[in-house]
Amino acid sequence: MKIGLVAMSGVRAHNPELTKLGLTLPGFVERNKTIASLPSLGLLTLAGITPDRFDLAYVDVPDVNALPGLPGEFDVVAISSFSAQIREAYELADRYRAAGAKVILGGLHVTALPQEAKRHADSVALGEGETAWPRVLADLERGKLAPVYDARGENFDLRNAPMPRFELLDIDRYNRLTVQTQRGCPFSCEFCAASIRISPTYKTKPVEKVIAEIRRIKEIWANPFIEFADDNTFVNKRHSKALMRALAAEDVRWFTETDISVAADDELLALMRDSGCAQVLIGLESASSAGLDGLEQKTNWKAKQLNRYLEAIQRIQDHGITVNGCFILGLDGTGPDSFGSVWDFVRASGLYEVQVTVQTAFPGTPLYERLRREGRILREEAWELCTLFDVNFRPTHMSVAELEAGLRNLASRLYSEEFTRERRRNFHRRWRELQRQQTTTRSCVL
Ligand code: B12
Repeated sequence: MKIGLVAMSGVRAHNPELTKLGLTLPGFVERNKTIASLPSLGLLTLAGITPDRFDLAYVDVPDVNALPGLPGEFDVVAISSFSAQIREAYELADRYRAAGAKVILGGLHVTALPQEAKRHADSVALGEGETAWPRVLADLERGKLAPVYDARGENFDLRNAPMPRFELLDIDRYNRLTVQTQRGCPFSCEFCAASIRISPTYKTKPVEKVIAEIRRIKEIWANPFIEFADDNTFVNKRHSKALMRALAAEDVRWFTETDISVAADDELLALMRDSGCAQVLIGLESASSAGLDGLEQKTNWKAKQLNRYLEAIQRIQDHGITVNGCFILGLDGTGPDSFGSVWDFVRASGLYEVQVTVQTAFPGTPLYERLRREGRILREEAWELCTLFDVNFRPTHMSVAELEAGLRNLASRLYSEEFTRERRRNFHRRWRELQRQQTTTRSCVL
């Protein structure tokens, strides 16, 4: 049986004006060039639990409308889903079904909206794929697919995590690959649409499994750049330190997303630097307490961190690790003055890199439910606007037009060549200065 694993890939904004400005996720033009080609780790993971008797192929589809025909002939097609390109995923699914293939849809968007997805698939798989996919395969072999494979609420144990089949990739197409070291997050941010929505608890992958994945990647790519596909790496400091110690021997450069609490642990920061950490992306979210209040729903954790931001960024960067600070524009309680606050904060902080996005109500999130209740969603089911750059809700303290213009203006200032160069120069100047001081201190001690 020939199975096609099809990933919708690439990054984009729906509004052509934004696309022209180079606004794509995360971090705009430069980072866009780097990440736009990332493959689907979800599908490579499914491949890892697919027995050899199935014939597997992995296909990236950056733009359905640019396809000359179907990207490969398959008996079965498994498509992974995020919201922004879900219409394209559905179109591809419809085309494959019309050609006689069985189509299984899974992933974050499908898990949030199974009824919608079912209209375009023979089966939908909900929740973690490691639990649902073996059942799909067994039923395919019996010739009897069920309409729904529901693994929500079943908590897959990452100690049993399969080895993703990186070797299915045409490796020359990629300039970094993803590895997941943990799933879920102990915090509960209202807007979050990442793996917290499919993983009932926060859980870590055993260090030896992570290292084995990195070694497998090194077999096909000698000096890889790794992006950890985690919601929030370093939540569990014991796991993190063990991982950093093991990573140090692997000689790889890596990037990840985390929260500001890493700054409080000098030992961890030193281990991160020594194990090849190039940059951490941190959701600072807002430069004002109005924007942060109520965002994290368990203990209002994010709002309590604001007064530590400046010191924390400096501490991390003083370990030679650059910080990509992320801000969400249009958060409830923030008005037109918030664009200036972000600009001032970035200047004062010495942040090496910045990412600004707009508040986005992804389906399946508490934010989406609240905005819908409040009648603030502009267009129902406009999933193509879930790009983090297009606006699809009415902000509380400014108009939609003000938010759109604010994003454009702020992005043009933050991403100007001049300011980008200035941020980088400042980081490198301080880093060199710190190195010089350390050398002087060391020679005084000797
Ligand atoms: C790497 C990454 C990318 C890569 C790779 C994307 C890809 N094709 O996988 C690139 C750079 C291309 C990318 C692009 C975009 N991304 Co992105 N990305 C991520 C990131 C950092 C990690 C995702 C990941 O690898 N997770 C690990 C894997 C193992 O999990 P998974 O994919 O969910 O798969 C599991 C299950 O869902 C399930 N499963 C998945 N598919 C299927 C299919 C079947 C058949 C079955 C049975 C099961 C199954 O099994 C897997 C194992 O359990 C996350 C943020 C994060 N920290 O998680 C954002 C994230 C997924 N991205 C996001 C967004 C918004 C985008 C863009 C819209 C950005 C833009 N402006 O263009 C585009 C959309 C692309 C698209 N296809 O629609 C959002 C998506 C939210 C949503 N619900 O839609 C996230 C959560 C970030 C955020 N800020 O909220 N992204």
